Amino acid sequence: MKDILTAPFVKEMCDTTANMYRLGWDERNGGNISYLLEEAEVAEYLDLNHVLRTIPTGFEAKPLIGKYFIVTGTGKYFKNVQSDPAANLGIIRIAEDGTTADLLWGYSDGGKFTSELPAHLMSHMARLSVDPENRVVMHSHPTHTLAMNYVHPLDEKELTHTLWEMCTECIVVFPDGVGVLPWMLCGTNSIGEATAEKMKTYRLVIWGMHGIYGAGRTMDETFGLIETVEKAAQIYMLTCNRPRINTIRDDQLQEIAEAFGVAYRKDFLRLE
Ligand code: 2HA
Ligand code: ZN
Repeated sequence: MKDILTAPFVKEMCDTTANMYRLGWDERNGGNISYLLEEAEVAEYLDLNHVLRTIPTGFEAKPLIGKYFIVTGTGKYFKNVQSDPAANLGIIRIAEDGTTADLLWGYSDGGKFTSELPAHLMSHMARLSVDPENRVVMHSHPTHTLAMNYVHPLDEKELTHTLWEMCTECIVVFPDGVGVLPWMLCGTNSIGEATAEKMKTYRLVIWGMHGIYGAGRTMDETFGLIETVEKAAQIYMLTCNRPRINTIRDDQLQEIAEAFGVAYRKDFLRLE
């Protein structure tokens, strides 16, 4: 059996959490990531019959029974994942009852998965129903995205439009736009259900005055989505209190979206 600490998916979790921390997106225990793994890739490193603990998830995830995830731990700091992956990450398998998780590795100090597991697993279910190749769900508190939440209407059409205007390639990176939820209590099944509902048509969902969720097929895709929103939000925050004398017009947004052949939300543009 190979050493789990050499697994590419553990390295990806370490590298990504470290990058997010250094960008200032994930203060203290802010943020969480879940990454769907293939059974065969887990079997290279772990005995799949050796369950360390069984942990209730607090909700039912029937479509995910038997599926494996590597997930950041509750209360853990992204700052510390790289130096101690076994304490800060865990590999779980959704058990036969659909409401508990078998822990196969990690949370070595007795911990468990993120308190946002409902939002993560429900988002995985929603994304998998529209894209069977989706593997990553990522939550973070990027600074400018969060700042923008306080000064810009929390309306998905208006917010997406503003972000698209801020960098030429935004509409190409997230043509499906950004879904928006109002402020809600986090860590609950309700916010999980609301996030998953948005995830049926968006890969990005803002949690009003809290942060953002992203979903994608790879760690790079998902990180890149959040990074691009954050860059656009930064440009917005740098310019929103100054007179705007130039802008990317809607016919130009349409031009670039069509040149790149992306399926964008046409009704989010203000064309005649
Ligand atoms: O896990 O970001 O939303 C810490 C959080 C909760
Ligand atoms: Zn959060």
